[in-house]
Amino acid sequence: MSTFNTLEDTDILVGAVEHDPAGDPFPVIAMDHVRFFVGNAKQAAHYYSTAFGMTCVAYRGPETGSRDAAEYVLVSGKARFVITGEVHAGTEIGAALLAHGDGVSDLAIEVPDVDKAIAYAREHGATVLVEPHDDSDEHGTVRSAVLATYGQTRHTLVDRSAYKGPFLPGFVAAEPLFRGKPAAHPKRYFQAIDHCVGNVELGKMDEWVSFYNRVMGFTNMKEFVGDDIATEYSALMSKVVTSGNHRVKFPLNEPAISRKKSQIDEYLEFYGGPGVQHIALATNDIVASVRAMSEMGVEFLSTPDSYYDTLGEWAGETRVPVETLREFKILVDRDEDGYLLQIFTKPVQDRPTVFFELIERHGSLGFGKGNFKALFEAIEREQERRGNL
Ligand code: TYF
Ligand code: FE
Repeated sequence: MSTFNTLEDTDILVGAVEHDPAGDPFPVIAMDHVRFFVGNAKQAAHYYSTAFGMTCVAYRGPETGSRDAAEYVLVSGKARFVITGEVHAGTEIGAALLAHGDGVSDLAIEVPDVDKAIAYAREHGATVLVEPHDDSDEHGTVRSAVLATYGQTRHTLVDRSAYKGPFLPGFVAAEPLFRGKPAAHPKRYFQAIDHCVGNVELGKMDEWVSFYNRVMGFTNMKEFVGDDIATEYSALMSKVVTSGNHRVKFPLNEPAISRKKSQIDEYLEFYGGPGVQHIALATNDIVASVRAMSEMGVEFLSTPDSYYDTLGEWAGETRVPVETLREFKILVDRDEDGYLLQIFTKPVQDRPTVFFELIERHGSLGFGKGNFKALFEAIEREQERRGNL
C-alpha cells in the first residue's frame, strides 16, 4: 500500500497536501488516466500529440488483438490520456458517441486496493459496472474495476503496483506520433492533471457531491459558487470534492436560473446529458504553455483588456508581469493561501462540450472563483457566436 509522506514536484503543481491515507475508507493514489471516446482516434491522437505536445507511449488495436477499439495512450509528465475509437460498427463506444459525440468516458483513478475500494463503494450505494478482476501479460498483472458516476461517465479503479508495462495489459509500447515540436517550445506543455469537472442536471449538484462524500469518502473543499454569485453572473452553481491527498479533485457544476441561458444547459443539451465539462492541466510555466499551444493552433478564450487595467490593484505581485498576462489573456485569482494563474481553451470539438484549462498554482488551492465574472462573460460571448444564448 502506497503511503504519502513527501510531496513530489507535481504534487506542488496540483495543490496536493501531505496526507496519511491510513484512515481513508477509500484510499486513492492519484488520477490514473482520462479516457476520451472519439469518432476517429487516429486523428484525435495526432491532435493531442501536436497541439497539446503529448507523447504517444502505448497503443492497442486490431493489429494487437483488440478487435473492437483502437486506443492511443498519450502522456505529458504525469498526465495520461487514452484516446479511444471504435474500429467497426456496433460497439459500445459507437453507442456512446451516437449519444454524446466526442467526450470523456472515464476518469480513472489509481488506488492501492481495488477490492477494498469497491467493497466500500458498493456498501455505500455505488453501481459497480465491472467487478474487480485481474488482467495480465508478460509485464505483470493489473487489478481493476469500474464504478458508474454522473451520466454515462465511469470511474475505473486501477491497481498497477504489480505491473511494469507501458500502460495496461494488452497495450504495446508505441512510438511518438509527432517529433516536430518547435525547438523553442517547452519539453512539456503541462505536467499533471489538476482537476476534472462534471456538469450535472439542475438540482442534482448536491446529490453528486454527497455521492462522492458517501461512496469515496471525498471531502468538500471550501470553494463553492452559490446562489449569490450564480444569479449575478455565472449561471452555474459549483462545489468541489477532493480526495484526502488533494491529488484527485472533482468540481461539480449545475445550471443556475439566470437572465441568459446557462453555459451548463448548453453543455447538457449538446452533450445529451451530464458529463465531463473540463480537464484542468497543471503547468509550471503557463506563459510558455499558452504560447506553444496557441502556436500549434489551440484556441483560448479571450479576456477583455479592462480586466488587466485593474489587475495590479488587487492581484498584487505575480510571477508573470501584468503586461504579459494581458498579452496572453491569462487570468489571476488570489486567496489567503496564495494565487493561481489560469486560462481556458475553447471547446476542442465542434460541439460546445469538453474544453481544457491550464493552471499554474502558487500556493492557492482554489479554482479561480474570483474570475467567474470575466470568465463567464467570455463564455457568453462564445455562446452568442454559436447562437445558443
Ligand atoms: O474548475 C472550476 O471550477 C473552475 C471554474 O465553465 C470554472 O475552473 C467553472 C465553470 C467553467 C469554467 C471554469
Ligand atoms: Fe477548473
